[in-house]
Amino acid sequence: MSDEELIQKILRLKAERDAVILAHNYQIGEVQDIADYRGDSLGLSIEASRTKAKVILFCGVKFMAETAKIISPDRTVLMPDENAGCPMANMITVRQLKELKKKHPDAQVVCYVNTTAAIKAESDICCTSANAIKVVNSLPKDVPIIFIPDKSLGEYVSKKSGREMILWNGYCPTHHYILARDIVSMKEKHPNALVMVHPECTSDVIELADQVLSTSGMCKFAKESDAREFIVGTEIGLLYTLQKENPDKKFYPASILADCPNMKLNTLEKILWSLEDMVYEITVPEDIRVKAWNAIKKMLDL
Ligand code: CIZ
Ligand code: SF4
Repeated sequence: MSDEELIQKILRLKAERDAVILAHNYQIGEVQDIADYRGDSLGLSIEASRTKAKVILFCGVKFMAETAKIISPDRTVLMPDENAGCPMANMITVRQLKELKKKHPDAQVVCYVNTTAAIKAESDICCTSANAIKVVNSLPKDVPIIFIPDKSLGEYVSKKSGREMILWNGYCPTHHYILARDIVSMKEKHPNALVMVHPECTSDVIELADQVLSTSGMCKFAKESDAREFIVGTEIGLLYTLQKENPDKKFYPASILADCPNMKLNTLEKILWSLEDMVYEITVPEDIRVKAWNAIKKMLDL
């Protein structure tokens, strides 16, 4: 079947099922193009909460679909490929978090959105890469903070907020493929380009950046900046959107190795099969959902 035929079938079935398609900024181009909304995990979950559609087809990784389900429990949330997980989210277990909390009984737990629903349920407040500094700054000065699971984001936020935090040794393998020497050599090749990097990158990469931004922050910055060229230190899926939204500007990946295999599992074929068979449904047990929602709501209320 040609892409055009696939797209027509998806659009027809999407209407029949009363579904909305959400795609994360790191999805492949065809998937971003067929989506009703494209964005970061939080932006998409908020979009999910506003939609009147009965079915949310979430093209991203599992923690994102779970977040949509936590925010919109009365909708059917589907993922085209149930194996699309996030290795960073799987780097901390509930048992490990409980042990950490026992060691620091007075601490408040800030969890990055890249966590499972069960981890969010054991946390006080959630954050994204776009609002992590604001979230940490909102906590009382005299309480210790446990920040999970991303050590790189945690170090960056700690530096920016001036708050020491208890960090966990999680990381994004994809963003850690970007090395400081990649930034140095890209800057030599493109001396007029501005360097934007994601805070999931290592601290030596962050030190070489002109801007440290979430994916939504990068999209906004690229649009508003007078610069014509950008070196982009994040998952390479974002380059597609940046180039599409700014056809007269140039975007160079800091490293082509920053290609998340989980994000790339979703394809047009799988989207079609997902709508045909109404798979794979994401559910969150109600007791966990309610507690996880508290951590997310606290962040949204800021
Ligand atoms: O929150 C997201 O969507 C992620 C994982 C990255 C970002 O910075 O947007
Ligand atoms: Fe997880 Fe990194 Fe892939 Fe995002 S890019 S889903 S943080 S492994």
